[in-house]
Amino acid sequence: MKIAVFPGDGIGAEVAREAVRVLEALNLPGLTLVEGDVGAIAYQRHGHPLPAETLDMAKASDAVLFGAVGDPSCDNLERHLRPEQAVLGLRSKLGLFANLRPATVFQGLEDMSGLRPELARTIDMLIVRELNGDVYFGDKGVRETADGEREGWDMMSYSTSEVRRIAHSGFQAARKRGSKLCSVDKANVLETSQLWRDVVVEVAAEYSDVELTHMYVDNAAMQMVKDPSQFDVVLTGNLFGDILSDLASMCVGSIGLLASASLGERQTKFGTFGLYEPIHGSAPDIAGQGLANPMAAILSVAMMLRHSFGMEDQAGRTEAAVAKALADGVRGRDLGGDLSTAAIGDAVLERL
Ligand code: GGG
Repeated sequence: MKIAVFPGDGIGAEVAREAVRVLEALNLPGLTLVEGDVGAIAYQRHGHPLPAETLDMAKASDAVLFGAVGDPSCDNLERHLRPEQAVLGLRSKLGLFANLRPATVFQGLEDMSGLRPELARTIDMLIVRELNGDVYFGDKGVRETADGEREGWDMMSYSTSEVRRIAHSGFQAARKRGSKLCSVDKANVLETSQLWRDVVVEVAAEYSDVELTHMYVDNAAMQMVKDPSQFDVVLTGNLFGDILSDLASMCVGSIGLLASASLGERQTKFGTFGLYEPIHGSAPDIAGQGLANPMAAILSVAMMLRHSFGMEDQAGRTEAAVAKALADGVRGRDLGGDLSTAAIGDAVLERL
């Protein structure tokens, strides 16, 4: 079992360290960890945010554990050299189109939610975000118009095959959960969204056991805060999924708790190849101070054990250790406490 670890920038490196400690403590037979550079650190060391050797390392592994990328020192670089291109490049070059982002309230955190506790208690959803299309990958640029203004553009596009494959991922996930899927788009305004909706309806015919609803993204943001219990699987595009999952994270208490799995079609001898990362970014404002919550990274390890290695027991054990730590009052600054990143890692390890 070969896992490539790409810690990246800022708190990415700090939370990845704790996730690796958990992986090592599980004593998985035949586990090999290799480490590569991504993001600003990779740009500084190799002149590119996603060096060829890092990409090759990912391809030669059974799964990737990713921290976070982003650094203000790179803000003026050309777009293709920015740290974020590392994660976008890995997702597209490795064909990882399906991003699973579970959002559930842990016991003891109902009061930390941005919502009233009685609403927070009801949150148990899975956001299925498309990862290889949308404005993130469309043609983009800045030009000067005839009247001397600067004009920027990012083309939003989705093909039927791109929507079809993510729709299947969403419906399959819904089948394993509550058999409810809400597809989120902006079909009243965007052509991409109308196509998205048409294809989702077409795919739904193969999943008659799943209840399908549609919602405009603006309404979905409002409904998630008003009554999150109505959502089970939320299927949506790259941009809307990015935004809605950050919103969902504050409904469950902290962005430091949301893990993710990015999956495609590649199978290894152990399971589905995937990239696993906390949904948060590199948070340069708190980097290097031991203030980050590593739980999202640790929960990403649990998702890796489940999807890429079929180790449901070990995945459950890891999730239970995090849940127990939270129930016992283990809190970093994001949850109103004062424990450091390493101390939170210790607390999870003690309960593993
Ligand atoms: N761990 C997530 C991360 O590094 N986020 C920074 C980022 O560039 N995210 C873009 C995205 O998730 O689409």
